Parts: sequence; C-alpha cells; structure tokens
Amino acid sequence: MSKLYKDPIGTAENAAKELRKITKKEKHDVALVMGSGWISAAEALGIPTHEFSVTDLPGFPAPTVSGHGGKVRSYNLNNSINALVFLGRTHFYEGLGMEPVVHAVRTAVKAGCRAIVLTNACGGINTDYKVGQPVIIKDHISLTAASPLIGADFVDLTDLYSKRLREIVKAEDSTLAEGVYVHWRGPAYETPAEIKMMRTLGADLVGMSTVPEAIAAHALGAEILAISLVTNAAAGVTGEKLNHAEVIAAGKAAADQMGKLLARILPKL
Ligand code: 8IG
Repeated sequence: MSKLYKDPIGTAENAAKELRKITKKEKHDVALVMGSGWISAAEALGIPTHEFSVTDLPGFPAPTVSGHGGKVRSYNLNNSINALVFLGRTHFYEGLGMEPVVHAVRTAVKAGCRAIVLTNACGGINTDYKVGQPVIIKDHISLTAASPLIGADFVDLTDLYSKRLREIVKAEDSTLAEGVYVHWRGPAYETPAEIKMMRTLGADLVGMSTVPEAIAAHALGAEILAISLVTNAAAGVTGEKLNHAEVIAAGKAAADQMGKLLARILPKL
C-alpha cells in the first residue's frame, strides 16, 4: 500500500463509515464502477439489499448523469460476498480536479474491497474491434498526464490491470479481447490525427475515465479489473461523425450480455 496517501481530509474514511452505517455491513469485498452504457447491466446482479444516492455519503459531488446515475447499490451475492456498485462516476473533464474522480474507489477500498472492477464505454482505435464488443483492459497510456496521487508516491504500475483477475475473466469467456486504453481528458472527442497518433503509440481503446481510478485504488492495495465496451469507432476510423446518442444506444444493446458476464465473474474475484 502507498504510504503517502493519508486521505488528508478523511473523506474516504468517513464515506466508508457512513456506508457501514447505511448498509449495516461491516465490510464490502468487491466494488464495481458502472460507466455510461453499463448502468442497466447492474440489473443482472439481482436485487440489491440497499440502494441510496451517492450524495448520502460524504465527499461526493452531485451526479451529472441522468437516470440511475448517482446511485449506489449494495448486494449480497451467493450469500457470501458483499458487492458495492456505483452507478455512474465523476469524470476528470468535469473540472473538479482528481479528488472527486477517485473518491468512489478510495471509499470502496476503505470499506474493505480488495478487488475493484472498473467499466466504461469507449471508442475503438483498433480496427478489429466491433461496436458492442467488450474488451479487457490490459494496460493504459495516460495522455492527460494527470495523477490522483500527490507527492513522492512512486507506485509501481507494472501489473496495474491484474493478470490474475484478467485470467479469471478469460477463463469465463475465452473470446474476449485485451487491449491498451488511452485516457483522454475530453470532453471533446479526439481529432482523426490524434487517433492516428494513439494507434501509433500502441493504443487500442480511447476513453475519458478509468485510469485515475485504477491508479488510486491500486495505490491503496486493491487489485484492478477493467472492462471497456466499444460503443463507437474512434474519430476518423469510419469517416462517420461521433454521436453521443449512438454511444448510448450501443451501450443499451450490450448491457444484458455485460451484466451476465459481471454476475458470473464477481463471485470469483
Ligand atoms: I463512449 O471515441 C466514448 N468515450 N476520448 N473517445 C473518447 N472517449 C470516448 C469515445 C471516444 N467514445
């Protein structure tokens, strides 16, 4: 565990404390962050024991996503593991800084979670990828160069996207591809030239989330699994313009399959 991160204002610790109070669960084992397009996939996990607004916990900004965004659910899966599910997340492009972006995963780790599952919708840079395809993230490139860590906190990221967890998922579905994810600040999508640059750098996927959360949770000692859903071809790949409504539709169409996958793997992490 990173020695430098002290949760200086104690908000993650406080949020975990409040979570224990609300759920009456001393400990959660695994956490899931559901990105855009993934929120309805949570239905496959069954009936939660608790659902509440993320703003019921200290330190969370009000959600900007409509629908179920901004809700937190607690599940007891197979009568054995407690899963904490965040429906939606705060993004770096919102301009609130890094603290709110990583608050959910820090809260989860403080609540006892040893594994964190990060999901997102993203653009496909790799031309082999099809819209609606899930891809396991095996590594990342940070083009924001912004870190959630402050100070001389030299965390090793060699196995950031846990090989052990990736193997568990691939054992469940051997057809799943693995790729390198680029974190782009946004909120504007890339230009075609930027996508070409990213492909040259070795990237397969591009999105506006996940990377800060992975780093912050790993620095606190959690194991990370991250899965992207390709909801559009990246700029310049097809010649079509990028359209947010299309992204949402592709997410909805794949949500059922994604939910089933998550339900199968969560108890095994
Ligand atoms: I969904 O093409 C989704 N999120 N940066 N680029 C970036 N983020 C995305 C994209 C995309 N699609």
